[in-house]
Parts: sequence; C-alpha cells; structure tokens
Amino acid sequence: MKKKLNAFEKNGFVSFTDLLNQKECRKLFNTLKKDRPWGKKLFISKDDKPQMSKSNPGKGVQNLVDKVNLEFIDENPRIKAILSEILGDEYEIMLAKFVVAVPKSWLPNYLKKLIEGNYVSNLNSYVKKEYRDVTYFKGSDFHMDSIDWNNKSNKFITMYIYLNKVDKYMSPLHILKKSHTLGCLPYPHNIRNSKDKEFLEVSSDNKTFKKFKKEMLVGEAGQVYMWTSNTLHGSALAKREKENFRISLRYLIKKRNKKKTLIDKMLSQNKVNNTRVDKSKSNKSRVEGKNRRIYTNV
Ligand SMILES: O=C(O)CCC(=O)C(=O)O
Ligand SMILES: [Fe+2]
Repeated sequence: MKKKLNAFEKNGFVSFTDLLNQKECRKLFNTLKKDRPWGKKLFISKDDKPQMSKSNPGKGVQNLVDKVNLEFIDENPRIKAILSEILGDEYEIMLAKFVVAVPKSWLPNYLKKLIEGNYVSNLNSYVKKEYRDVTYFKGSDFHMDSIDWNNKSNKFITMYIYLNKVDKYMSPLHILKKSHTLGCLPYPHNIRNSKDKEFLEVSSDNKTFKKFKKEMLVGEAGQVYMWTSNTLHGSALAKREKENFRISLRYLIKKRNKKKTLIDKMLSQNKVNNTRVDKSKSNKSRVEGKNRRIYTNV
C-alpha cells in the first residue's frame, strides 16, 4: 500500500488491479446491462424539449446506485484503508453514480450533429426522464473534477471503477500524470500537443507550458483508479466504434476532518473559485467540438 500511496502523491493518480473481485464487478455489469434497452431508445426525439438542468443523478436523487448493492466496494477494507490514508478516516462519499460511455451507434442523428458542432459531452439533457439515473457521456474534454464545485473545497478525490473490460475503443479515460501540481485551473484548459506524442503541454497563463505524460486507462473489470480533484483527465471519442460499451462507477470522496492528511500535501488550495469560464456570455471560451483534446485514432 505504501508504494501505491507514494505513486498517488507523486502522480496525482494511481491505479489498482487487485482491490476488487472481478467476478463481482462483472456480475454487476451484467445486471446493469439487462436493466434497460441500451441504445437509441434512451434518447428523446428531435422535437422533444431537452432538460437543460438537473438531468443527472444526485445523492439519493434518481440514482441507480441506490438500487444495487455496492457493499463489496463501500465496505472493502483495503479501499477503506487507502481512502483513510489520503483523506483521513472521516471521509465522506459526496456522490456515487454510474457513468455510461455511449457508443456513436446509439445516437439519434440530431444529437450526432449537435456533438460535432458544440462541445456536448454529458448527454443527460437528451435522455428520457426514466433513464436519467446514470450519467451518459460521449467523450469528455480534459477537465479537473473540481469543475463542478465552484466556491467549494477541492480536497476530494475521484475513485473510478471499471465494471467491465475497457479497451481503446470504449472511450477509456486519459489522465495527465502530475497535472495536479498546476493547482485548480478554470475550464477550458490551455492544452497543446507536444513533440513527444506521449505528452501534452498545459499552461496556466497560455504563455508558459509544462509537459505532462498522458496515460490511457485501459483495463479489466474491477480496475480501480483514483485521482485528485485537480488532476486533468478526459475520455476518448473513438473514431472507430465497437458494439461493447463501458459502464463505470464513479465516486467523489471528500475529506472531512481538519487534521492534515496526504491530500493536503498534494493540493495547496482549499476553497477554489472560477472553476469554469466556458459558460461566460462572451463566448470566447466556448469549446467547439473539433477542439476537444481527446480523440483517438483507432
Ligand atoms: O467517463 C467519462 O467518459 C468521463 C468521466 C469523467 O471525467 C467524470 O465523471 O468525472
Ligand atoms: Fe471527470
């Protein structure tokens, strides 16, 4: 565990292959897979009115995690020990939800066009009400998870669990190692390619750029990833599609006690603000679909 915690401290990110029972994860995946007609039927039609706010599952609010048993994760002694080291033993789960990576073949045409033109990654506004108990993503531009917690503490981490085997075609997450050292920056980020293909360059002022190593998170069912609220990550928009799709489980877990723990060493700020500027009226910071930073050439 010490080694893993050291890696987490250094990289702002760590992955575990052996914390969870693979069979239990697959079983959960199969239960979820049978739960609804995954595909085009999930979405409203072109003439229906999209639900532009409050369309995602909340804590105790239209959330599929409340209908399944996640004890094998929540009560896993090793996970609890790791979280206690990072956040202290009074950590709190702010939110747990399932995230589904939507293959292109599920999308109605109007939505395909919308995604190409604008930056739409979270599709829930276009999902029928009864199916909004999970979050549907169609790739996601690089961001820090502090993005949704403006004026709040950034002393939290994301724990991301793959419930089925995820390959490069299934919109895997991509992470920029050590990017938490930038501190909390507003979305959208100044990111450019590096000569070295394994890296991307990020800047806080759009003048000085620093290189960060990219890692594609492909893995087996039961793979657990943790990253800080200021670690840059996103998910790929695969150019070639495959029928299989990814259902992951995403936890946001925050520190509650005052005593300093590992997360305080890693993130210097406490309260963060201006976590996103793309919604400003000026439109200057709007992110066009084509400018999204994660595409895979597969
Ligand atoms: O699963 C994805 O495609 C992106 C998820 C993500 O970044 C998040 O839930 O914070
Ligand atoms: Fe995220």
